[in-house]
Amino acid sequence: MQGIATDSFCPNIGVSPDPKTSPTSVTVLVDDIHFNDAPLNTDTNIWDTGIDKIWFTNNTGIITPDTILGKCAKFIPPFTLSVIDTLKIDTLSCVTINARDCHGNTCSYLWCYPYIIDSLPPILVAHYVGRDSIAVEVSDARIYDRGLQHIHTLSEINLSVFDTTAKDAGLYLKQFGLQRPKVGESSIGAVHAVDVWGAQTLLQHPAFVGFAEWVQDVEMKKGVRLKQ
Ligand SMILES: [Ca+2]
Ligand SMILES: [Ca+2]
Repeated sequence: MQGIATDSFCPNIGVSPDPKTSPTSVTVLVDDIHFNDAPLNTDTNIWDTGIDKIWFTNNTGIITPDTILGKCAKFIPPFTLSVIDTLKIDTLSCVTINARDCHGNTCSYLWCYPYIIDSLPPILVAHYVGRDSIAVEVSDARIYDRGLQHIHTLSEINLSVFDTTAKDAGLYLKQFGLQRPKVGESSIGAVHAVDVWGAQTLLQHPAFVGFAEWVQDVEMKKGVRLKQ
C-alpha cells in the first residue's frame, strides 16, 4: 500500500527531438506513469489513473491530431506535430499540448518552432549591353529566401528609372534593362533591391549596387553586395 491514496500526478508530456534543435516536426509521448524511487524507476506509483484526454490550444501554424481520448490508458501511442509552413514570414509558430488524467490532473507543454530566417540579401548583377543599355538581374532564390519585394534605381544621371514592387511573395527572379539615353555622355546610378523578409521585418538586408559608366572609360564599376 502506498502512502497517498489518490492520483496526484499529472501526465508526463515528452517531445523529441529536442526542440532546441528547431525540428520542423516532433513526436510527442504522453503517459501517466510515475515512480516512487526516481531515478531507479522500479517502484511504480499505483495511483495513477491513466490518460483521459489530450487536446491542443493556442495553435498558430502547427498541424495537430484531433483531440485524443485515452480511455484511462497508462500511455497512448506517440503522435506527431508538424509546422504547416516553414517558410512563413513570422518569428514563431506554437501550440500548447494539454494532457489530463482520469483523476483530473492536467499538465501542459508549449512547443514553439522558430522559423529559419531569410538572412541573405538579394543577389544583384548588372552588366553592360552595348553602349546604350545595362542588363540587370536580381534574384532571391536560395533555400530560405522568400523572394523579392522592391527593386528601384536611384541617383540616376543619364540613366532610365526603374521601380517595381512585388504584390505577393514569390518573385524570385527579376530581369530588366536600364537605358542610357545619351550614349555620348557619362551615366551614373544605382540599383537597390530588398527581399520580402527584409521589407516585412525589422531585419533590413537590401542589396545595393552602384555603377558609373564614363564615356572616356567604358568600364562599369563592379557591382558589390552590401549591407546585410
Ligand atoms: Ca496521474
Ligand atoms: Ca533573401
